[in-house]
Amino acid sequence: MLSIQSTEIQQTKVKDLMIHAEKVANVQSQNPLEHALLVLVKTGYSAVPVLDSDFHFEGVISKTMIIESILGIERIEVEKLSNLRVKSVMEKEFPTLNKEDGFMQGLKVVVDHPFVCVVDEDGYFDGILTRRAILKRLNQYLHENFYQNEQSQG
Ligand code: 4BW
Repeated sequence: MLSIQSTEIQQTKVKDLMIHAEKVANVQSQNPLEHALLVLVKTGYSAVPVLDSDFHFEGVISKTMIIESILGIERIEVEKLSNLRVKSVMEKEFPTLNKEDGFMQGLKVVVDHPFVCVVDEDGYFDGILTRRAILKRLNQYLHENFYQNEQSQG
């Protein structure tokens, strides 16, 4: 039977898998929506973290949130893009991790979220843990510890 008890995967920490802050596209909460939409379209990401001017994590903004916020009854109110700020549209209730958290904590949160922000004790943004990084590590673990055993038995 496959057991994930006391294995090296349990010793893997969020800090071993995360994308560091300097490589993560982000926007500031005071930016106009127009800027956030430009960042999302240019980078190709569906959603990115929102930070304050001191690099504290504040929330997440997505293309869908932006489009919904400018939907009028009969038309898309494009002029709102320059009037509204990211802060008024972003999702604030978003789980976070600490870089010392373990693999299993990361696995649990990426079931419901494509990425999770990693913050320190003071709320400073350290980076993100993506679903891709978790799945890649899990895939490596399964191949090293499960499929190889199956092949040698068969
Ligand atoms: O530009 C890209 N490069 C690569 N190598 N893969 C990409 C890129 N854009 C999308 N992808 C792939 C990844 O597998 O599509 C998946 C979904 O992207 P998303 O959500 O809907 O834009 C990606 O899956 P993932 O790597 O597990 O990333 C999950 C989510 O994390 C992304 C995006 O919202 C966020 N993200 C990932 N890398 C980021 C980032 N946000 C800001 N900066 C980054 N560097």
